Amino acid sequence: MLCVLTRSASRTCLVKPCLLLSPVSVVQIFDRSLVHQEGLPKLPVPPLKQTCARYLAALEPLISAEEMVHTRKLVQEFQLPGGVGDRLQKSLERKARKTENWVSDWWMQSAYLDSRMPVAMYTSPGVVLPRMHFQDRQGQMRFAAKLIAGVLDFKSMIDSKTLPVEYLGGKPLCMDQYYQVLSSCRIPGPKRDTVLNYAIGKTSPTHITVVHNFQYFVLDVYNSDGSPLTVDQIYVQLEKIWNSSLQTNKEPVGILTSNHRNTWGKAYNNLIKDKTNKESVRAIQKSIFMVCLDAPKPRVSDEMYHNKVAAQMLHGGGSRWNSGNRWFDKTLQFIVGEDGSCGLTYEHAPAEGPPVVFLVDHVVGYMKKTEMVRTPMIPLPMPVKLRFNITPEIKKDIEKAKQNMNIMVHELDVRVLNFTHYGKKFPKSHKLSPDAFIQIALQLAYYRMYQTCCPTSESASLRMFKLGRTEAIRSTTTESLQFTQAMYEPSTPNSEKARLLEMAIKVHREHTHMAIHGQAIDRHLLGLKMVAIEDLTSLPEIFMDTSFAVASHFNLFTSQVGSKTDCVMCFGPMVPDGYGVCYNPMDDHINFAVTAFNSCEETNATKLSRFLEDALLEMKTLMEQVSKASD
Ligand code: COA
Ligand code: HC5
Repeated sequence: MLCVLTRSASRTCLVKPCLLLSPVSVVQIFDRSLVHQEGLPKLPVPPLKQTCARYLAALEPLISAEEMVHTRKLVQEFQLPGGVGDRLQKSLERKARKTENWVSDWWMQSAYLDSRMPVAMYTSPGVVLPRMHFQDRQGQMRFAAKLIAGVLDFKSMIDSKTLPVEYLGGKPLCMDQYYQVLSSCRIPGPKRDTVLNYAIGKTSPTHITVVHNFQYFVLDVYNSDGSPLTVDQIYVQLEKIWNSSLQTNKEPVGILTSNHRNTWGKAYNNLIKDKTNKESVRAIQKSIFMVCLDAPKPRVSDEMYHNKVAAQMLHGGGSRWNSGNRWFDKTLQFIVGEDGSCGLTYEHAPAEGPPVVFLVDHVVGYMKKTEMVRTPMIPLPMPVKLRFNITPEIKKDIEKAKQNMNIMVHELDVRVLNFTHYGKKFPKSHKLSPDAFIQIALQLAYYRMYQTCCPTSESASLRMFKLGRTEAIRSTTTESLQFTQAMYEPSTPNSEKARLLEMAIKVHREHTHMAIHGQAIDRHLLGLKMVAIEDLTSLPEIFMDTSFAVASHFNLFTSQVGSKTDCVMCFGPMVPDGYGVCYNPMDDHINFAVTAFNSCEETNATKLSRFLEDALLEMKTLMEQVSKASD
């Protein structure tokens, strides 16, 4: 049984009876999760006037005075009573009344499923776990076995609906995304992709896929009595897999999934014409998750090591290395290298980063307390190797995908910045929000590099609302620009610079508050545009305006994803001349990953990371000097 991931289907998933717990506890837990989920508020549609005013304010630091006059006129016409905006707003409000979340499906389509760019690098993020100390295959497999057991332990909480509800700002969050990350997979389509979720239905999958040397295996991870395999059992199974995949000359069929979606969509239809191939692909798609046992990477200096591992998580290093040792459509792929590198990549359409990272924290905690205990062995069947019949046409598609991936790998510059001078504690000690502090440092770094600011987006969670995904916090504000300009002005006294910094942080906090409460502008503008596409014959002028294109071109795309584990998170830039900046602030240090495209002459990830480090240090000095002076 499978289910195309739609919002109503995901609700069904919450009421799936649990097979692993006694009926009494099932009823109690099931009721609790349902009450929580049903009690979540619906995402509001912000007032039209508010969005129009905030849109103009967001444009202020980004466009010329002349353009501003033009856009202000368009916006004013748009929001006139009885005008186009008014009609679209009413239509949107009607949709909001009729659906559980008026924007989530549109968002999933436009941000992910309609996108024709490869998922690797363009939308799938990477997570790097702290380096492990194994250097051989025994260590690699022991680690992988524990990791698999840890994910199964997490899965048991999902299955039994005992996952603790998360909170943000004291409010409970929508837990739906947790039900989308396991046993799901993206499927390429000629124009638009879909996501299938196999966890919904009577017979949810009991196997994972393991890939080694480009060869895929079905590993059943439950005993016949329904109990999960022990670490020891999994280890023995992984050894069998390893020993049956020693040949290194296999066709990297998985690299097909790294291609442009249209190209992959065509190759996919061709691939699954063959019955054996179709069954193999289906087994991968249905599996609970995937584990990639990676070959060692070329040796690099310690300084470069972090960048290389982040790249390994994002794309696998190219066709000669591990890019073929993946199935990029699979929602969750854990990656364990023979050289101690480990982490994951995930396909973004079904869920956001925080649920995935929460799962990682759980698995890391589980691995710390679990030792390999030798258990009496009942012989388990050999994991089944998935067969692929490679026709000349498929071989050609693989060659094309390899070439494309190798170009992409050369295109992406990934810089990991382990900022060790301070972490969250420092801004907190000055009664400042760490996240806003880091965002303003990013503004300062960009300004220092370019002597101008750019459209910047920070991801904010909308999970306070039923089926909520994300909203954008626009971090470039008139106030952030005033601060960054003042920092360039030697005659401005420190007290004034500090005042401007605090003001910029305050405004960022206000924007964050508005965003997580469903009152920001980007999803509202998307909703109005989508209604216009559905209802009108032509797009309203504000969406055709140059200012709208400028405002939507995020040269800086940033996201904070916090974790208990000392992870580095990363993703690629959103525009050809932009940066992707992901950060994980810990108490006493901050892990950043900055990405840019090598083909763009204007961007340079190493340079921006250096400016970022300087900006963070400068802002610390400023705060300290000013507080010393006022003592
Ligand atoms: N003085 C002292 N401490 C402060 C403070 C102040 N003025 N302002 C905030 N803090 C504290 C907070 O209480 C919090 O404490 P904790 O470490 O004990 O939890 C900590 O500093 C962090 O707060 P802050 O840095 O302000 O950020 P946040 O946790 O509110 O996060 C967002 C801001 C936007 C990142 C968050 O709201 C969000 O939406 N997260 C999800 C983003 C997401 O989904 N990203 C991935 C998309 S795939
Ligand atoms: C493990 C890190 C995950 C971060 C993912 C993230 O921030 O995704 C963004 C989600 C959003 O809607 O803003 C999208 N992005 C990958 C394109 C930044």
